[in-house]
Amino acid sequence: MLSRRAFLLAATLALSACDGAPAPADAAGVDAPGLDVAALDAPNLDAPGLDAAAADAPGPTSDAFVPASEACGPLDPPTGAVVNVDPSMAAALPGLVRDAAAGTTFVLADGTYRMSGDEASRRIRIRAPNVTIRSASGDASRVVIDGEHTTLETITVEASDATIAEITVTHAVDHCIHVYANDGGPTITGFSLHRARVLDCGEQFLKVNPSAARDAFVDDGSVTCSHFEMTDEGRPYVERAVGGCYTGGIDAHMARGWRVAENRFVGIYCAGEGLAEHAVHFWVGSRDTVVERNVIVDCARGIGFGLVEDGPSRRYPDDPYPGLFVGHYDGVIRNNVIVANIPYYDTGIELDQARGALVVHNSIIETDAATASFSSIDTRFDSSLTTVRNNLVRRLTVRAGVSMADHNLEGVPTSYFVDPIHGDAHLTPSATDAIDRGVIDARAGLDLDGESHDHGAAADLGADER
Ligand SMILES: [Ca+2]
Ligand SMILES: [Ca+2]
Repeated sequence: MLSRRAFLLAATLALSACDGAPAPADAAGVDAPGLDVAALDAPNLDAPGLDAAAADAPGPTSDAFVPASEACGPLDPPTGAVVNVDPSMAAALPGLVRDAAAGTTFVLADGTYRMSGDEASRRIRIRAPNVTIRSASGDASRVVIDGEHTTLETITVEASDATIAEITVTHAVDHCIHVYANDGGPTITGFSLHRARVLDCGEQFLKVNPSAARDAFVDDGSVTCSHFEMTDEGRPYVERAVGGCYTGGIDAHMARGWRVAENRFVGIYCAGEGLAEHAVHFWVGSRDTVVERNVIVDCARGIGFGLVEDGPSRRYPDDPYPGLFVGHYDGVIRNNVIVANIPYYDTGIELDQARGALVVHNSIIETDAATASFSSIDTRFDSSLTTVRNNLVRRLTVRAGVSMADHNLEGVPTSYFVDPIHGDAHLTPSATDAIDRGVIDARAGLDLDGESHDHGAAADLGADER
């Protein structure tokens, strides 16, 4: 069997080089659909040895602005069978979850959970439907599932209606959370990550894969009110294969009907060692994704629909765009705030073979420190057909495909925003070319404050309606 590293490198080399445009976005975005399912039994790579200090619970996270929302309130009390767990039972937790009956809720007392033994005894596998893992306190920072840079994948999900909520998952060698379907099905639906913290994962923090045979998928999931962050302590543990920085926030392949809303993504980049994947990335024929009201601060790339010009994709029975390679079908990206104040930022919203994407009411703020910035919103490749409306950006680009763009403002000064460095993109009174300069769009969604974009004479541009 080809070693995992060799496979990754081969996958990199098999893809064509970029077209010469100033777009480092190509370099690190390579991925191999289904790879990580196959990699479940892969040997541990040459990860750095366990550092006792690094195994401590993560410290306080950044103070990035988060929109207030009733939807981000605590979970309702558990129903059905409840298993109470405390940190003294950590070594038994993977076995308890692996063998759980459908409908079981695991309620975790405060503390840090560290496992022991080999990968099979360290990894928490959700295998039955409707299993929940949550904290008793409801405070994600007080319950930490710690992979200690030793567990390859901290939590995996291969059944429908799993919920992971109000806990912290951290220090996986690869993915902190991996949701996937198995060959022969069924397709997995109803996954929810809610009010969780996912920190310092060696590869993509949340990975979503179809089965290796691509005959079963992971659809209708949601990621809400959660915090994803790479800290300076975690960055040295990033997988360096494939472009030097093989990490990212959410990376979903062939996934349909997901909603990613009201999350924070902070610091997901490598410093001069390659370009990380997006904070939110749906591709390989994903469809109907809704990405809204997220705040993305100092990540290499913000939101991506699609990536490559050609390659594998998901085929849908209704075949909405016959004859075309589609990286992402339809979907909406709205009311997000993307802030870049680092030299490792590349692109805010990337639309590659994205057909039918609507990008509306986003605020993309790039300071002078974002010295490698390519574009705020980029449409690329011939099958792309995008609508870009009512956004505040530094720069819009269309390298190929068709982008119907109207009512966007480029070159927006940071003075338009209340506290842009920390992601607070509320408009200041000086934002005269943003206030009431947009148009009503039926799919505009709600702004940062949960308000509709219809105050005053017209919609405001960006993610805030004053
Ligand atoms: Ca208005
Ligand atoms: Ca508002």
